[in-house]
Formats: sequence, structure tokens, C-alpha cells
Amino acid sequence: MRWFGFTKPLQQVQTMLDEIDLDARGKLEITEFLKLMQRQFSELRGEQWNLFTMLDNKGNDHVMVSKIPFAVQKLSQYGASIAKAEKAANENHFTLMDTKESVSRSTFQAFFKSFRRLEIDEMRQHACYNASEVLALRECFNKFDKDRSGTVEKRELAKIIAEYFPEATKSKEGRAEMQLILKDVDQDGNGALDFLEFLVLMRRCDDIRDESDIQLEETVAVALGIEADELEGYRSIFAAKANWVGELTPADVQSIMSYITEFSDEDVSALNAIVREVHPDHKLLMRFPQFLQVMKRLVDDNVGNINQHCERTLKRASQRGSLLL
Ligand SMILES: [Ca+2]
Ligand SMILES: [Ca+2]
Repeated sequence: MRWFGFTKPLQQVQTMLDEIDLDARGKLEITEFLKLMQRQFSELRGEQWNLFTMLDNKGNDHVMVSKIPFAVQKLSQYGASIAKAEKAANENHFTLMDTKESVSRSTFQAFFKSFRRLEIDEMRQHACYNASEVLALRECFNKFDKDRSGTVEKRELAKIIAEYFPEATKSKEGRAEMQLILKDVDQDGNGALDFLEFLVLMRRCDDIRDESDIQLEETVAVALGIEADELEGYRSIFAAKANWVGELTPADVQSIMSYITEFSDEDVSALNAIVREVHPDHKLLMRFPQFLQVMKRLVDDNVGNINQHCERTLKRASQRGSLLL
């Protein structure tokens, strides 16, 4: 998916895959995959069509060039770049400077096609991270590049691995695997990582983590007796709140629960204790499998009288004939 420029959190991708895996064999066939991509592209085209209609306030099937930066901002998922927009405009024989000019619907569409291609090219050069992710990763890179040399050397690298990839420091196999990955990622073989090499490393780590999340999620769901429907419900709640690296904080859980109940200070400490207990490194963070464990524990331990509140909420909702959640 990332190769085609769609960056959605893992949980959202899984929900889409579940919907589209028509023969429910859990493996995506090529035709199903194509359907999925088609849907993504037609969603984009639909948004584009509607936006053009909205901006065409004279109703003459033309939109002022001065409105294009706004359209780009609306349609670009990852923080638009004016330079890229200008390049896309030039490819279609106009310039964003000519603010008094207007473009037809077909030029508008051709412009976005160019723009999208430039975006995807850029993502591919950045280990399939989008512009806003690259920005966040740049910050993270700078944090580790203490001497501001523009590269992360061995000592600085050890800190990155300890933070993002603690599993790799715990076992012999983990360390060996990490060594292999590093060797692979360090393309010029100078023992240090520049920013692009760092992006490739992060992509590798993300992919490995997503894979282990999926495995852990299955184990956890079976162990907790969570049914498929329920799992999907949890997944959409999680996806709505998770940050760009796919994590929730206890405060996020509190805000999810606030539809049902207010947590007292005591409940908050209970929640924090559960989150720490469930996290492999006892951090105050949850990825999806941990979120499942935490939610289950909240119900089992009846934190914040959640069960009574739930019942009441459901009763009230059924009286009004609607559900809040
Ligand atoms: Ca450095
Ligand atoms: Ca290098």
C-alpha cells in the first residue's frame, strides 16, 4: 500500500482488508488487492471532483489558479508543498503565479495526477514515508545525532535501537538479526547512518513491528476470547485515536472511556498500573495488542464502575433508540 502512496495506520489497513477479503481465507488474492487499490483511487478521484465543483463558483467549469494552493492543501494527505505544486503546474503548462488565470476541470485533474506522482516519487525516495512522517523522523534523527554531524554513528545508533527496538537488545538472535539489518541498511558501508539510511532502518523496524503486532494480536484475541466482530470494534476505536506510530497513551484511553464514565484519580492510577503491567517494557503506552489487554482488564477489574456505567449508557441509548458508541 505504501508503495502506492497510501499511508494509513496498520489497524485501518486491516479493517479495509477484512472488508475486501471476499473469500475470507485471510490471504489477499491479487484481484482483491486490485479492488482495494481501485477503491482508494476512486475515493481520491471523487474528492477531487467534488472539490472542483465547490471551487467553481462561477459555474463555468473553471477554477481560479489562485485557489489551487487551497485545493492542494485539502487533497494532499501529508502537508502540501508549494514547490511540488508549482512543478505539477508547470508539467501542465501553467504556473501558480498567474493567479488571475483559471483552469478547466481536465487541467485540474491532470494537475493532481502530476502532483500525486511527485508525492509518490518522493515517498519512494524516503523509504515510503510521507512528508509529515519524514518531518517527525527528521526530528527524531536530530535528537540522536548529538554532535550534529548529519550522520548517526555507532554510539548514537545503540541508543536508537534501545529505544525503538528493545527486543533486538534482549536476545542473542535479536542482536544478530539487528546486525544483519544494519549492515544491509548502511548502504555505503561507512558504519554510520545518514538520514536516508536511517529512514530505511525505521521502515524495516516498522515492518517487523507490524508483523509481530499482527501475530500478538491473534494470540491475545484468542486468549481473551475476543470474537471477530468485537475485535473489529476495538480496532476502529483504536485507529481513531492512535498516533502516527500506532500508539495510545493512558490519556487517550481515558478520553475514549469518557463517553461512558469519568475516571477518578484512583481509577487513573489503576489504569496506569495496568498499562505498565501489560507493556513488555512497562512503558505508559499501548500498541493494539496491549490496548486489547488493557480494555479487557478495565472491564474485569470494573475500573471506574465501568460495567454499571456501560449498562446505564446502553439502557439510555436503547430508550432513545440510538447508540452513542
Ligand atoms: Ca553524529
Ligand atoms: Ca552509511
